Amino acid sequence: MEKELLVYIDGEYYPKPQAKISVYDHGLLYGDGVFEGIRAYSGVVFKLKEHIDRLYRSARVIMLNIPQTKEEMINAVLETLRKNNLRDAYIRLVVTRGVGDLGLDPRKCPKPTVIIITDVIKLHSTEAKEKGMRAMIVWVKRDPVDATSHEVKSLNYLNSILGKIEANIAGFDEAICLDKNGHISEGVAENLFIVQNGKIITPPTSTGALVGITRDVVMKLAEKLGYTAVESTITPTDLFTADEAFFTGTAAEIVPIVEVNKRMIGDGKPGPITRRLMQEFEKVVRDPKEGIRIYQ
Ligand code: PXG
Repeated sequence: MEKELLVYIDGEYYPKPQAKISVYDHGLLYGDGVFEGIRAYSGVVFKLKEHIDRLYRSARVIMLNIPQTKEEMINAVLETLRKNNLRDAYIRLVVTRGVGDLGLDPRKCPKPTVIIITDVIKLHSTEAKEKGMRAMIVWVKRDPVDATSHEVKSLNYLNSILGKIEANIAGFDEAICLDKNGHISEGVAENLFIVQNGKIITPPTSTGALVGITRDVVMKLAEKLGYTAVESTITPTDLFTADEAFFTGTAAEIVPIVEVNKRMIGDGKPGPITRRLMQEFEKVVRDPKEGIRIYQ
């Protein structure tokens, strides 16, 4: 039998079937917590420091004091990967408010729960990458920045899940969310970009979109390749009439969007700039300088 994967919970390692937390944990009862989804490629955790920085930044907004230092957290992630002998992996880091009572008051939770799950990576379908995705703008609006917006990577993902359900039942590959002004915000677990006259554009995070780490990598990469990459408002019309469009995210990497609400984007095939970025991105994620090595 294969060895069970070990899961880190509050400094201890548990085989996957025994990796459990209390039903009184406010992460479960109220979605009160923050998380990160991270990837390792060939023994290097891609942008680990940036993910840890974002985790602590999210925690700061919800006034959750993570007991570990950032350095201790990085080491705990690396150690969990080593215990599981992983080189290519998906890492889910979750910090909840911890165990409390049945009231929502966070003062009842003396100690945050820290969970590190490392698992083999489930690859996005190569078909989506090659042929592109058919996406749908959904009815549910991205939570605004003066509410539980995705600027904070919290355990409240119903906003995204509602979008995903809508796209699923309508038979589309992915959902696109608008902000409450009707501007394009992002996908449900991906940032969104368009290409317009050779210029690469992504919506500002004031639309309630996450400050995606892949988004940042892609913008820098685009500039390095000589393209102009900017943050700017995108309307549904801008998207429908874009030359190219694509999603970015830790799990998705870069995925072309070839159709939105049944309107073909460009010529309905992944565009040349998107394909160029996908090719170059493959090199970036495998560059050991872009992450932290698991094994010395
Ligand atoms: N927007 C939202 C709302 C996200 O949740 C992104 C954009 C892309 O951000 P990054 O930093 O990954 O480029 C995300 C990322 C999962 C999972 O298992 C979700 C994400 C990332 C990895 C795994 O649901 N969300």
